[in-house]
Amino acid sequence: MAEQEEKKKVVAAKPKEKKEVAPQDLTVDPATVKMIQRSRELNIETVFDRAQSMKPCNIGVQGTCCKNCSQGPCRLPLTKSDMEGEDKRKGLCGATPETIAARNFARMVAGGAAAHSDHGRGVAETFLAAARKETADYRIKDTRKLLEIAPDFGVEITVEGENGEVLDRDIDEIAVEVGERALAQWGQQHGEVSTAKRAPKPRYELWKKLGVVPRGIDREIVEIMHRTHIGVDQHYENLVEQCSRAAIADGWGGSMIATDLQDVLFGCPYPLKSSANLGVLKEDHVNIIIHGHEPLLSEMIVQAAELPEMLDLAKSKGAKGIQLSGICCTANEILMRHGVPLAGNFLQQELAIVTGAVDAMVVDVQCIMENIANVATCFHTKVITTNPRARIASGDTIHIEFDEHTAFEDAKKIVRVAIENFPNQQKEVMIPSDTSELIAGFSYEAINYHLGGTFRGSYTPLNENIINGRIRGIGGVVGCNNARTTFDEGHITVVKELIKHDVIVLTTGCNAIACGKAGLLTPESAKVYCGPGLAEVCEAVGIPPVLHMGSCVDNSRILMAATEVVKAGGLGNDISDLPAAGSAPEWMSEKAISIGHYFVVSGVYTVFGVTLPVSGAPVFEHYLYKELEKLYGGMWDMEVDPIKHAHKMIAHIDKKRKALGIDKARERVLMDMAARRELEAA
Ligand code: XCC
Ligand code: SF4
Repeated sequence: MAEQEEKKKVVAAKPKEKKEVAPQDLTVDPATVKMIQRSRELNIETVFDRAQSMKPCNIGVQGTCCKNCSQGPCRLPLTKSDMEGEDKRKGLCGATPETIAARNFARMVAGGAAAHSDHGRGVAETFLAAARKETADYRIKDTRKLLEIAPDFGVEITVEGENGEVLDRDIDEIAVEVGERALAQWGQQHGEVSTAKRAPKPRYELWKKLGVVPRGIDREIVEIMHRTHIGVDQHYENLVEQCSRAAIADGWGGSMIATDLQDVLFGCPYPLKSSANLGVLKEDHVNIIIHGHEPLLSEMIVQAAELPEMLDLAKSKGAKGIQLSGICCTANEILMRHGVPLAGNFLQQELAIVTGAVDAMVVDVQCIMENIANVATCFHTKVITTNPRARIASGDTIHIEFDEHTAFEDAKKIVRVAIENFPNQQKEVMIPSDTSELIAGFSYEAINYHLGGTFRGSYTPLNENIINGRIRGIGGVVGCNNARTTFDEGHITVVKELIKHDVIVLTTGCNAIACGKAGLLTPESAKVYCGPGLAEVCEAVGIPPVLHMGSCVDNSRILMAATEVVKAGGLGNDISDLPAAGSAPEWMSEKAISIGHYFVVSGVYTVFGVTLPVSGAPVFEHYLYKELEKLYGGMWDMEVDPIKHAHKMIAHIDKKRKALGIDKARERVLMDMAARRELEAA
């Protein structure tokens, strides 16, 4: 009776809402189904509940709400009569739906490019401190990569000796100069961001012709903020042009420099084994989850957690050891270089805490949901913020500031807090048993090595297999999770459909984590899910059909891989000639828009899932989806249905195969394979 009373109270306390959607209708991920169930049992609200109780604004979804001045918000939803007759919609200042949607879009590019690039700036600063030996905690690790990237910044790697002989230059000197020149890319006012030149020559020349080579990383982002202020740039085409500068400054600048310098500091990734999903947590261990984006912090925590003194401390508190795991892109960073397992992707951050097993969730920047702090108050979990840019007012978070000059000490402090917290574990722990094995670590260098072997590493074998039709093309599938769509379903369905049709997939970000959880990052998955051509190649080379290339700043690795494919020859002269397409099936962040745009202006047909906030401005939408192709050879598209989404990519790939004159080869090779199989069967 009392229990019933209690139940009633709980039900009454819940916000008025329609029927609860069953967990299995919210996600295809088994661990997440269990944990949504668990959160509901414990009456803990998560993003999955809020997505039901609060629907998005119908006008914002269309991209046509302007709040760029206080005369607004001016709200311009698209109605049937606007579509049929003359579109007379205007904001108070006269801004058209096209101007408003383009301005909103541009501000998303600015936000995304700023996030990636500010991350890159932090890396460059730490790199320089390491090169100047101002910090003992970081050092130049991968000198091969340092020497490879130095010339792109105009840094000489050799010197002339007394007798005119060529001598190797001092590596520390090179590092300092690379650090200085790299950091200068942000504040540069004139000229060009130097890494833009890494693009295939025709691409770079096209950018020059169109006037979109970025001058400096910060400058292009600031200029978007200026242009989108009331009464400045009121032409959507001109706004998109500035988006292109800022997006190139991100993909071929800030993000690319971040990836490069991280590789030099922490090592270029090579394939390694690990596992994914919430089942990687261990009840009898101290569980530390690192969540966010920057490897500067997580690399130090990995080292600190391995110290014998920390293990001893953990044991003295009754734990069997320390289990590190990651969420979001920080997870990808430490997975790629250390094999640290993935606890989950974006929408699992609250649920990780709901297991009751997390002693500390350590966060830095980006994609950290404020509500983890509230969920943590229901458990013993400590949420530790570490970055001066990113603090949380909700809940009882603690802040332990992380400074590159005292990095290791800071990391030890953080790990100690987690260990000390282990005995406070109270509520019944519930860790779902789900995990999957995976192989990650495919930097573009590693792909080179895997395909060509140590001595003649090259992309030629990949190109040959594309030309002969075993591999139909390349799909870059990346991006976030979005609570407005079935969690992980878009990711998994798009990727499976692509590999089924012999499209090899390069992945990063939360898509990579989704693929890991679904078992798609193993060589064995080739036999199960791939078309016959791709399966044969994967088997011969021993690679998974889905190659995990890292975090979201590592989308720059995909750009470099595409550039290598162009260089290897036989598939045209530019990225836009390649049988390739990009996709973000469950995107949500502004960073995804910046990434999408730099893929498009790099010549890639790029399809987004869920929604794109441009539908209320049909002329602007048409410009993104159709007209941009004439300028860049790449364009935007949107498709909610994951199967259709994949087939739009495949159709584009086939279009490019045809243009290259290699469409017939594929028919032949598939016929041969079928014949051989029949023969084997007979
Ligand atoms: Fe964030 Fe990078 Fe998106 Fe995942 S994929 S939700 S941005 S963690 Ni970048
Ligand atoms: Fe309205 Fe123009 Fe102000 Fe936007 S800038 S809120 S459209 S008046």
